[in-house]
Amino acid sequence: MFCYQCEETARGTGCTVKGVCGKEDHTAGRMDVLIWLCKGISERNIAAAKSGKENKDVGMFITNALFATLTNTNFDDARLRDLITRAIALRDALPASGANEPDACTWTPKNDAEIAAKAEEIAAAANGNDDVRSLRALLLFGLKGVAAYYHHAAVLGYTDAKITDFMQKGLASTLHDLPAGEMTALVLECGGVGVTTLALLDTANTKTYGDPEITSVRTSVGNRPGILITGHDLKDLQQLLEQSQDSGVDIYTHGEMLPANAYPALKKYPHLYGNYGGSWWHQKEEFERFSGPVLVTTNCIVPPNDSYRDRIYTTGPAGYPGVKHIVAGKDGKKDFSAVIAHAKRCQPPQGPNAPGRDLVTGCAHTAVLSLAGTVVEAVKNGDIKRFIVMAGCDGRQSERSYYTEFAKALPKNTVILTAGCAKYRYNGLDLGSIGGIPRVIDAGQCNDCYSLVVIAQALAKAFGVGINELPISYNIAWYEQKAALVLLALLNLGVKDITLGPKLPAFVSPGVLKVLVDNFGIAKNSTVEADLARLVPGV
Ligand code: FSO
Ligand code: SF4
Repeated sequence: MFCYQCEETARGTGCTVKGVCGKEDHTAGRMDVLIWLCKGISERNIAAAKSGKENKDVGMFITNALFATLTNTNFDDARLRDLITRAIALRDALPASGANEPDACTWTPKNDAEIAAKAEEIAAAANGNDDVRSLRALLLFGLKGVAAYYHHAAVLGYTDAKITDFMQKGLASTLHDLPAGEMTALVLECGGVGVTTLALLDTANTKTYGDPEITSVRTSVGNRPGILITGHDLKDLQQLLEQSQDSGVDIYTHGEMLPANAYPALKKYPHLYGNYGGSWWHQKEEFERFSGPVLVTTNCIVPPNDSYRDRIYTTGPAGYPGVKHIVAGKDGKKDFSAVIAHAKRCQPPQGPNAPGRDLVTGCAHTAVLSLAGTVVEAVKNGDIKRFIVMAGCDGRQSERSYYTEFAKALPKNTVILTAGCAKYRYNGLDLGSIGGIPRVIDAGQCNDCYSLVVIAQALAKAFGVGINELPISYNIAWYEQKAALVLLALLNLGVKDITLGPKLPAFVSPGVLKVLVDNFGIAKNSTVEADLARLVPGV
């Protein structure tokens, strides 16, 4: 295997024996073959579209396939094998794209051994460290981010063929030898498609569940049995809330599901009790203590311990071998009765080791912009000197304590803008407020970085300046491919001088890094002191 798509990749270069995330060599191989087949499908479907013979189901198939390969999403070989079978059938039903088709358009395995051999071939081709490989990786990982966010919008009925067309264009492009300039342009275009996708998801979420309201979420536990729901899929939570009403069971959010507590159509359920635990990598300890069943809707799932494995249920793109999986019916409905019945057999959740503070979330663009007058005034009179965007992901390495220390060290006249699970490094701190404006503005899930952009654009308009002239600095933490897409989206919007950490991506070659530094001023984070001096000048 060879995988270097996430921040914790082995030795900072690539996982070659087994993933640090727990992904096995054979699982990685199936993912590589699946992606490669998606390239072949795309090549054929693009050619078929020229004569109006394209298959419109390809977009959603590729969305599901790419999402399955995102870090910490699906570890289940059987489901990946099934996707490979379906990919070949989909591809073979399309007309040939020409006389000399790439191998990905025609290769058909006779058995699993041939799939494993092909995986070896694909992994070997990924060795070396050149700019072509790096640009292809950047594009692929950006597309995985697009796929994940597009999936969330699509399950709510919001689709856009321009997005899935670009996914196919991007995938097919990697089967050809393109000049570096063309590949770079595709990577930047991917950022633009990222902006479109994030905007689509924002519309899907807010039209379906209402505009998030600034909400204080409790972190204590009640005395009834509970179900813990984690991941990003709001529709799963909504269905679970509906089905568990009056069942005597409470629902708790975990990780990236915390911002769901702020949506009017979700918070209206009185048995949505609060949030339990922190970011994804704490789940072994937290799922153990929770006592009740856990519904994992997307990434991040960590290979579960035997002690609580039978209490885990996956759904949607998430999967783990030996863990029960709940699929949607043709109408998109899911039956969570087994999870609810399981909860009733369990003890109420055990409280956290140390009682935490309530967490404030729901500071998305509509809520924050309704306070725009106050915010602009606070900037004008000097009460707020600077905003620091600290969005992104959390991760398990100790070096991530940098983000807690950075938040603590920020001067009191600064405000943190956040989204994604990175917030768990500082959202429990008592950082106070400025004139009623919380010093940690949590817009929501990682996709709600889009909200931060809308807020920044509105501030730029109010002050009559460009987005880079605002008193905003960017100190972003990344972990997986959705964060790579968010970064590309920010670059597409013209945001400069982003500080990125805690490591730079292994898939960015020195040549590609030079382009990012020269054109966008990207820098790696360093020490709290040095970064404060650089990112919060004169405050
Ligand atoms: Fe975190 Fe995981 Fe939302 Fe990521 S839960 S790390 S960017 O998958 O998705 O922020
Ligand atoms: Fe390694 Fe990350 Fe890939 Fe897992 S997802 S195999 S940790 S690079």
